[in-house]
Amino acid sequence: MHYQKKHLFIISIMLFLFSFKTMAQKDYKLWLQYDKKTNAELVSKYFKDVQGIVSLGNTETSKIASNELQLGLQNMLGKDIQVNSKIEGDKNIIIGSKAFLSLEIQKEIGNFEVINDEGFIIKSISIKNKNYIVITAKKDVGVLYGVYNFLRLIQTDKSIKNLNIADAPKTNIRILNHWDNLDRTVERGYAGFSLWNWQKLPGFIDQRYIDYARANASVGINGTVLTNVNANALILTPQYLEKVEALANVFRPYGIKVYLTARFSAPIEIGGLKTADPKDADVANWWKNKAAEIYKRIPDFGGFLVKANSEGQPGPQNYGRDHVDGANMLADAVAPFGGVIMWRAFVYSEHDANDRAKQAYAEFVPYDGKFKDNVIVQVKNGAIDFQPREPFHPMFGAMPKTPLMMEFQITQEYLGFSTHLVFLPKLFQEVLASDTYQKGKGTTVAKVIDGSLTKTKLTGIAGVSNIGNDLNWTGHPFAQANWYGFGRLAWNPELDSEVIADEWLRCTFSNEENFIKPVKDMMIESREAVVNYMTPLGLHHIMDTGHHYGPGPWVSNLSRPEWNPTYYHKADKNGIGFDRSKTGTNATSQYAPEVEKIFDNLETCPEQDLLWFHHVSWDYKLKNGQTLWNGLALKYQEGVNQVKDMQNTWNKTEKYVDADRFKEVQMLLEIQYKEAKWWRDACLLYFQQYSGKDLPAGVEKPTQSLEYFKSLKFPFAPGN
Ligand code: BDP
Repeated sequence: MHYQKKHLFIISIMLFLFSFKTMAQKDYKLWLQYDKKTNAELVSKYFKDVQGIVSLGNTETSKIASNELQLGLQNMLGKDIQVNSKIEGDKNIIIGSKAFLSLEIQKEIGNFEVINDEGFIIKSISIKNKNYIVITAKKDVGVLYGVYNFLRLIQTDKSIKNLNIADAPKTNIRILNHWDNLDRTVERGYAGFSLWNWQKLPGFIDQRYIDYARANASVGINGTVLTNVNANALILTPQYLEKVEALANVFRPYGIKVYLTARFSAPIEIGGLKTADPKDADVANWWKNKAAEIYKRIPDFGGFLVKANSEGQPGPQNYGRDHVDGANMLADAVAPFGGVIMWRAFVYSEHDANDRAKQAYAEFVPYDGKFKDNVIVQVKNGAIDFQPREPFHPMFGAMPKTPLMMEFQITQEYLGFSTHLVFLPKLFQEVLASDTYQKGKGTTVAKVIDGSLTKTKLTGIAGVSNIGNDLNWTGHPFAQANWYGFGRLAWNPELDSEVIADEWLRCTFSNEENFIKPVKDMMIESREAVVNYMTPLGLHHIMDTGHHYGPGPWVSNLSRPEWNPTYYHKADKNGIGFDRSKTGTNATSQYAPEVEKIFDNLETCPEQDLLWFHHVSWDYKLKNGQTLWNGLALKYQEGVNQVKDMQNTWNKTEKYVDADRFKEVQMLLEIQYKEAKWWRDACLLYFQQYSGKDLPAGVEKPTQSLEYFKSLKFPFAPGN
């Protein structure tokens, strides 16, 4: 008996460990699940069309490509797939860059000039009555991208008959910005600690580094800034550069370049100089030597990302110089090696409290055309700071002679951390599709940043990473979709977010239509839900202080006026909202006249941006006939209802999803629902003090007092 019990105990422990392992694997595998196909009809089709792989390259990258193709096909089709180096037999998939293809095959492929250096071509061809699918490119990394694209066709149940695909990225720098500190904390990180284990590097190469590179490559991300924009100069010392080099070696075959943040005062802090003045010859030399030292270790080092004279970071202004002086000095240091400087435009002055939204434009637009060729100015999507909704940043329509790159935030600093399900590609797409009217109708933000408008060669999109060392990488299983979607949009800024959601769901969970349809709708709606329960009708930056967790519209005691939520909503007895129109700060004048007119006029200003641009009375009539107060309250309620709907949708998916991820998302949605109600109640109680009006019918009564909400404190909220 005793023996049996012990036995049972051991078995149950083993089962537990096993289930733990499968859970970890499911979550960990992201959108590269390569689940075995269950649709018999499809399987037999794929089965017939895929006999083996012919891999023609011989680099590390081409090995990665053929291994990936083999792994994906074997798993999804459930059969052995051989990799050969010679073209024999029928129905093989040939992979290799142009240089490795016979002239006969090259002729079948046609014009390689339809793609750029990172693009790929996938084509079904037949030679001497034999059928092949060729995945080719100008370079090996293009072949790798082609392989992921081909696998995605099968992952998403698409046909692989008569393929003729040519695709290439529209931007050159598709990059993650890690706000990771050397002590492994992550600024605004909600998925654990930093992936980079500096202590064990360079000797210990964590499998995660390889899997990270693979995941990025699978969506076309080709760069990573390893360190926080609030930079530490130590990363530029030999002790750390050796570790950076080790990571660069891991990432290289996946087509990923490493970049670092440069602390402007590094020449003083680690160089022993007395100044960091960009016009000082010793300083310029110090950076030149530093660049040479880095490139000696990492010949394909990408360059530097710089946050200067922003939120207390050092910069050229400390020496009476300007952003152009600083950026161009660094640009000269990396130029001989082909490096770039990504200079951030996220600045707002502590001496001008008039309107923070105007400051980056005011400071940077006069510099248009003055930066060196290898400088790209990195601009956040909106003029304040990664809010649930912001109108597009006016700088995108105002610097035609300067390469501008987009900075999105994938980590959800202002959108519920990694607890709330919010599908960000919907937000990204809204910004990218906004019309700047820079050169007439149709000059969208996407066209500005992909260079098609200005013909600039240097183009890019950055995303502040949401990745940490959590088992599932991003904290929330659905936050993986934001990493995925960021990559897809960086590749093609005109991609539709619904297509992205569809792809991601199929690759990550299931191809069942009964699952896809409702869950895709839920994802698409999730962005509007968070806007509704946090900051409807153009409200912004009313999160609690410092950590930005939860509502804090009452906060008014911070040292800088523009750090206070009260500065942004300006609620008083007369109404609410920030008047940025002609009668106010005139921030609207920073847009092209066509856009300015729309935003400036109360009648034409989209209601979603109303309180961003206008201060309106509580009785102001909205388009649906409601007063502003009632409309605002109803929006908060709508946000809560939307989360309830998300819960209902998810609860019906149990049979399509593995138990662990199902449960995880279920628990997270429950927290999101509670927090949505918290947002609604706290904000409405606070604003009600000014409106003096009752809640309209249909809005649930708060169960706690305003004092209670104000008393909540979160000294250990993550990411701060
Ligand atoms: C703000 C964050 C802060 C960042 C800053 C930045 O709160 O942690 O350092 O942006 O982008 O959103 O530099």
